[in-house]
Amino acid sequence: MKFRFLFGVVALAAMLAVSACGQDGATDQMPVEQDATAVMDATAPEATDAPLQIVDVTPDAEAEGEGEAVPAEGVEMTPAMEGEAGAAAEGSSDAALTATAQLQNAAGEPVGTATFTEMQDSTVMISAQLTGLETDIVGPHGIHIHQTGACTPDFDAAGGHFNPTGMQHGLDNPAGPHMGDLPNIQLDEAGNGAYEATTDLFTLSDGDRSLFDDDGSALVIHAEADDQVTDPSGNSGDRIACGVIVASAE
Ligand SMILES: [Cu+2]
Repeated sequence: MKFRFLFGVVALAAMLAVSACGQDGATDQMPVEQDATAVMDATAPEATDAPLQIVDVTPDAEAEGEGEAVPAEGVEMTPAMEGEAGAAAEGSSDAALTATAQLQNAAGEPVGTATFTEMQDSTVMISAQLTGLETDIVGPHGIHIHQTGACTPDFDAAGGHFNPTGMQHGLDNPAGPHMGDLPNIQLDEAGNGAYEATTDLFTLSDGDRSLFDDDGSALVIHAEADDQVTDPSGNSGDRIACGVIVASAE
């Protein structure tokens, strides 16, 4: 029964809205300002009123005590919600530290992007997407953090591996590793590859193993696989891609 009553109320409101729409059409030359005033004043009068009824439908339904209170509440809530959204946006400055590297090949053409995210436990997640990095070798390729944030005039500008603790190269080297050592990246015959690795060897945040030391750092990909034991670079061959690692704006 209650449902039917509600339905009746809603239907009535809809009919009023439709008929008011028609009438409103006849009066839509009324100045906007006057319209707005009418909205405020129109709360009191009954539904039998004329043209401006359309803007009055919701308050009336609310006055009848059933159901239709939601839109009015929605309007009231808007400023509060905006406030919350603003607070959330400010809160995002607490979010994870991130950095990116735009990788290019030796010809200076873009071949992919890497992103670095420092997690709450201070480990850093690296993910990279390589596209069209031409290579004779399908399969694993060495990928490392190099000690200098530079890729020009050629990739030698990146220097050796990031190695602030003075270890030997290789994740499998008993005397290693360099803090910039990473597992190999796989490239397919088109030179595409998706990469993800997590490391606790370096940080983005301040500290003695931070990538953002005085001269920054670069991400370098090599022509061949890194054997993860041979010092100083795992026999991974030429440098075929390089990108300076840039901290994201906070
Ligand atoms: Cu390297």
